[in-house]
Amino acid sequence: MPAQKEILYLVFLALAVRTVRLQLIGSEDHGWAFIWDYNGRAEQVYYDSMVARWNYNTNLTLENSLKQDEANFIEAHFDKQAAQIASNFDWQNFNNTTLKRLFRKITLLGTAVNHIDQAREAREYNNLLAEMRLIYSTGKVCEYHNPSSCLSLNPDLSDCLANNHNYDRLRFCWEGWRDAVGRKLKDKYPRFVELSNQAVHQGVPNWTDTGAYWRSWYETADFQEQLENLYNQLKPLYNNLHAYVRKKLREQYGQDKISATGPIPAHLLGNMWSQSWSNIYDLVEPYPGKTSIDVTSKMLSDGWTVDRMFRISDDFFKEMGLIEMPQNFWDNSMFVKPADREVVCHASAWDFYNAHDVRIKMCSNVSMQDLVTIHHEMGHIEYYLQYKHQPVPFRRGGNPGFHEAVGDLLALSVSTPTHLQTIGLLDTVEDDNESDINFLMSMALDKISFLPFGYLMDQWRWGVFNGSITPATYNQEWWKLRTRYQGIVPPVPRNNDKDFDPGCKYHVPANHPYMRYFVSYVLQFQFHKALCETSGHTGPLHKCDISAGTEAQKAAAGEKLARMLQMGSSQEWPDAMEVITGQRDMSAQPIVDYFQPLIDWLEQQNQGETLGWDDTWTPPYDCEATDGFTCKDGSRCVRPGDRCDGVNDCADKSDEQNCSIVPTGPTGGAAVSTVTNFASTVVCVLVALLMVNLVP
Ligand code: KAW
Ligand code: ZN
Repeated sequence: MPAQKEILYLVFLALAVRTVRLQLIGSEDHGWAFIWDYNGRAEQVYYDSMVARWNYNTNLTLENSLKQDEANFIEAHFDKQAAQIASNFDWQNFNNTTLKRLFRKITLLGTAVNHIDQAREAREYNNLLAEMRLIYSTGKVCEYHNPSSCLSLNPDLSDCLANNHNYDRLRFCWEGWRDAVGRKLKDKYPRFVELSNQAVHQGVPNWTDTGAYWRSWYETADFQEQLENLYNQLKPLYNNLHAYVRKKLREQYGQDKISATGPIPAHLLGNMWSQSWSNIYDLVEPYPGKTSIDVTSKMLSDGWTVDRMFRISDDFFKEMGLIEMPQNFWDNSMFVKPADREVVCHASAWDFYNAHDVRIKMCSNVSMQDLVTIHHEMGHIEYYLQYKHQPVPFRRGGNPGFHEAVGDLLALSVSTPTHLQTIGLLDTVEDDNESDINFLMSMALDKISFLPFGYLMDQWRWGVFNGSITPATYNQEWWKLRTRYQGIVPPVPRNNDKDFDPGCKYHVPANHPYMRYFVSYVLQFQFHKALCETSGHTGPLHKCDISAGTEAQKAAAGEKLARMLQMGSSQEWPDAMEVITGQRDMSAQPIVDYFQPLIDWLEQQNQGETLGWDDTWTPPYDCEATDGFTCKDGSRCVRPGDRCDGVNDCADKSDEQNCSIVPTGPTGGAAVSTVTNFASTVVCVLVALLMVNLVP
């Protein structure tokens, strides 16, 4: 296998360097020679590893999982060896800043790599991660009264949350997903956190935990302080949107279910995690009868296909003078969920490190939301294509938020009513204040609603990694943050000993950092504003379509963006930001500017409403009507699945008494059972393999 030869070569090189030179190598020429040699080898090793990962992610079989493990190991060994050789150079004293930066990146190793000398921990870490991802990707919720009818997250449960306004049905889907996935992950996560911290700390003692390691990618000393300032600037926008939406939900679901001054029950916002509210546009539309921006129904009635959505997105990149998707992309990508096998449905964009093999994996459906997500993923691919000439360690975004911002930035133009009209998704565009407010509301339901969620996800994880949030309080601390920042509450009581709700969001079991999305939401409006100016736009920011100017203006905007993308991470991010915006700091002002007309409108609508929420309020929960069991001492409502399961939920233990007379399942309404047969089988085999591997 070629990759094994690479490692042997590197081992040889490392030994040679060690024995021949007892001093550090100071020559920068030798440094460059090492970099270019490393680069060619890295491209080959990373290509092999990406192929193995792709094969597993698009076909979740045990065989593919084992092949992926092997490739990961080879990659980790390669990285470790490369870091060891690089550390024999006196790179800290190099004069050339680019060379120094390359060496720094090669010598700073990540989590998986740092375990490499401890095979047992490395294997345990990888296996835990694989098990958690598999549980998430194959989780299903079955209808209680029809156990053979089971719902997957995509499309069934997502559609359930998005498309109906039945309080109890929504609760079934919301709760079912958490029972099916969160509870299975709960015991795995604490050990994963421990192993992750161990690896990070071994790698660089300065990184006290995994959160510190993740934050180091931003190269910003006061990063957390900057984020908090940005968040505080944006909070009034969110609180105004929240108060208005709560008022509308009260009209829909009744005063008993929605308090005028409390948080909103989390299952009513059109999304499994309450992170994007655009699916409840119909409930909150400011001016019914005026231009409505939800074009999904138009896409469906006009017979749009997923392929057409990808082509439209590619056309926009081309129109801006950016690089079009290569033939490989169209041949190798996975655009829709296959019917015959389990896959990881969460969208992702893949770079195979050979300049032309790039792919998207996505279970797309025909909808406006997925059209935006397609632009988002294509933004990642465009970055890959623009920085492909850079050495491997620089093939990254200016910072992680930059990578997430590119496609969204372009989608801000594509989503304008005038642009939607040019691609046939709106018949008429009314140019008046009421239509403007409708449009801004639809954008706010995506962008403003996301901000607290984007901010809190890693507040929670950073707390977990640094030990201030312990396994005993994982779930309750999660809900403290959800209520504090998002102003939402769970619709059913949570059980801190059994539930693990953070695990029900993909990025937690998959261990992908999340603060990048919050950063991206700030950056994309900064970039949008700057490119709008370059493309000759005048007037309100929300009306800007950067492709609407003259050919020369469009080209100027496209070139600016391309220049920034081509830099990759070769310089610190303020340098990259300066190329587009002319300034070096993150700023929330462009989002505020974009939404200003809506903010003014919301402030008027919210007269008499309470901004913010009383975080002690919880929604009514009729224990008996939902087949629950009230503890004899009346202290708690125990859900059907928790009764007689061998765990005391009631302080007086009454839920575990008289179990012989308990019916085998709930008597009425929808109830939950779960199947993860496939996942359980694979997990069992993985665990068995792990145990075999652990026996000395
Ligand atoms: C969002 C983003 C854009 C538009 C609408 C949105 N709504 C919500 C979000 C945030 C977030 C979410 O769904 O909660 N979005 C995503 O997770 C999109 C997926 C991704 O493109 O960010 C993907 C996540 C991922 C990372 C690593 C492995 C597998 C999946 N990221 C990438 O594919 C990626 C590509 C290049 C560099 C870095 C990340
Ligand atoms: Zn992304």
